[in-house]
Amino acid sequence: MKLINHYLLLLPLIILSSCNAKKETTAISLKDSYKKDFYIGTALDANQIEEKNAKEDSLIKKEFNAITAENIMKSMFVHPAKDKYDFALSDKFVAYGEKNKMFIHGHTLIWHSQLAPWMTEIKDSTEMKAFMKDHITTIVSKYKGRIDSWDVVNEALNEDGTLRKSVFFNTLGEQYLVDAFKFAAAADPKVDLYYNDYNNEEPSKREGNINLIKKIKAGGGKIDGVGIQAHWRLESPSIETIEESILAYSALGLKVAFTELDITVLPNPWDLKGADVNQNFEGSAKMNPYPEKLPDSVQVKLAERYASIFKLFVKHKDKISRVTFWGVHDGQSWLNDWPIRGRTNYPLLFDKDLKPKKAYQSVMKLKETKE
Ligand code: 9MR
Repeated sequence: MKLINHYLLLLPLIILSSCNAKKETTAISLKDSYKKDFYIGTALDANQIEEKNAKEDSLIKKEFNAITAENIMKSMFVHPAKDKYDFALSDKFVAYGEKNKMFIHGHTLIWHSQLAPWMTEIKDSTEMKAFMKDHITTIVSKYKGRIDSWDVVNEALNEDGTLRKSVFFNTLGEQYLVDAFKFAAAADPKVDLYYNDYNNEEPSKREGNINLIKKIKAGGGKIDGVGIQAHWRLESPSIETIEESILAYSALGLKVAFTELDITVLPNPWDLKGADVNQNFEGSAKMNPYPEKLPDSVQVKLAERYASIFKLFVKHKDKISRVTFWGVHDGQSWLNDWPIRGRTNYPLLFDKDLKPKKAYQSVMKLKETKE
């Protein structure tokens, strides 16, 4: 009897200590695990902005503390005609971020792709400069103090580091880069301004990116950060290459953000000599090897790849402002349709049923406290 009484007295203590032990080893979410390091973001599609799927919505709120609009703020949607802006969805996007106390990133102001047709027809430099000024000033001022950072210019570089002959370059020359950053800073002097690109961790494009940043600064533009999109593969880029880039950009006094992270696990048609991406591969089983399920061996490889990438990010957390995934779950990823339409890819941390993958566990595990 005495023994039982003692045990009953101790019971609350036993329960309490087992709960505490659990707390120490089980982190609750990505955003909480990494809250001392950098923001953990996701790109939202229009349905997610409109909170159409309750399960997705609660996952987004639980795991992420930064958001980017995957498409709806691009110029063709937000500025469809010369004298017409459409802010219906971008208003909802910003309200969503505010309601959930998230870091809000604007994507993107000046990009040669997803332009409204009327913009592509501008041939005259005066007209183009007037367009840029109106476009940037209207959008940035509208969300002044509410949007935390902007991709001012997106993808202005070729792979060899030279400037892309975009409609902006062709009408205005390289000065358009400086002007874009000046217009944005004038509209909201406090917002962080980024240049954003893919493959800009690769040495030749990185060199071009460094020159571009120097040009913007020399011309009197304000630039606060560089976005490395991070559309990566299982085998490349190497961790060394990524690290060199973090160091090189941060040595210029810029913040580094990983803005569109995903890792393809599917074969790349460009690796096959003589492959014509547009013709031969749609519907080919060889190019879509996992239509039903990702084999465990690849699941493990993806988890290891994510772990080594995040290990590097944590090592350089003082230089990194934000790490954003390009989508919430595999089912919504653009990589299901690029560079070949209709494949099944597995590039993110949550599967199409919103279940955390091994890759999620491996990223979480890096931050587990084991005291
Ligand atoms: O994920 C976006 C996809 O839904 C669009 O069809 C595509 C159009 O170009 O843009 C995708 O997002 C791109 C981003 O805006 C800029 N960097 C590359 C991204 C993937 O293509």
